[in-house]
Amino acid sequence: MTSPYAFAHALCRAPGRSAVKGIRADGGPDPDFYGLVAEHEAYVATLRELGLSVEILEPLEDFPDALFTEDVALTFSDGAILLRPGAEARAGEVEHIRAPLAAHHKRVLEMTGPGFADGGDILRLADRVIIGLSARTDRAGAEELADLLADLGTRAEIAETPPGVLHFKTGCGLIDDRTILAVPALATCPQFKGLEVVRTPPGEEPAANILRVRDTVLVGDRWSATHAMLAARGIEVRPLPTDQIAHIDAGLSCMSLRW
Ligand code: CIR
Repeated sequence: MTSPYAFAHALCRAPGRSAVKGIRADGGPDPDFYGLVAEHEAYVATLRELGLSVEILEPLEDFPDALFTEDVALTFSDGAILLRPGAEARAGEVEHIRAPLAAHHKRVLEMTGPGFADGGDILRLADRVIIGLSARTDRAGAEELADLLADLGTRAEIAETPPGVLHFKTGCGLIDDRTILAVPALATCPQFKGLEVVRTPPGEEPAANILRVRDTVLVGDRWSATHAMLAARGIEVRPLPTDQIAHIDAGLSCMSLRW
């Protein structure tokens, strides 16, 4: 398997007006639409600056969460898999990503069910992927996905996501191909054995959803202790605003599919 972050392409979707009604677990206030757009634009600009070619799909007003393209598919340089998102309101997003993915990938595999899997639950490592079971990804979905990944030549392991954490990657992300940033509740995840696990600084658990892109790690701009910790490890850190997307339970990995 190739590097888990040597990306050349990304597929994003612009937020529609309806994005302010995106799903959130705690019933909190809507994000500000213009703030959300600005966060999305800053993210896309950063991916381009880091050398990726980024395609931006049209907004989908019928699907408030459709800007989170990560959840509906899984992409590699030599193939893609259409997933079955675990939130009913998001199931219809998959049809809208089919053609754009087929335009870029010769092989597009597809989950058929009955299980579910969200891309936010899939952590890609250098030698395998970890699929986290969560409220969105069930065992049947994880097992079907593991079979499809085997077809693409990729090994999968199934892990648990701590209760109350939306997605596996809400609680962890790659610093490099041997090092994971994780919230304390995920730090002892058995599937991380053999890797170095760095815990999020106290009070900065939401910083865990970092996104490594080539030589740079994107981090929410509010998490200064996390920036300092990564910088001290010699990592190139790029702080990005995430306050508005955080209102709808999202972070940095969610806003793109990458390969
Ligand atoms: C949802 O609940 O599906 C969206 N409001 C947030 C999706 C976040 N996606 C991710 O963590 N990969």
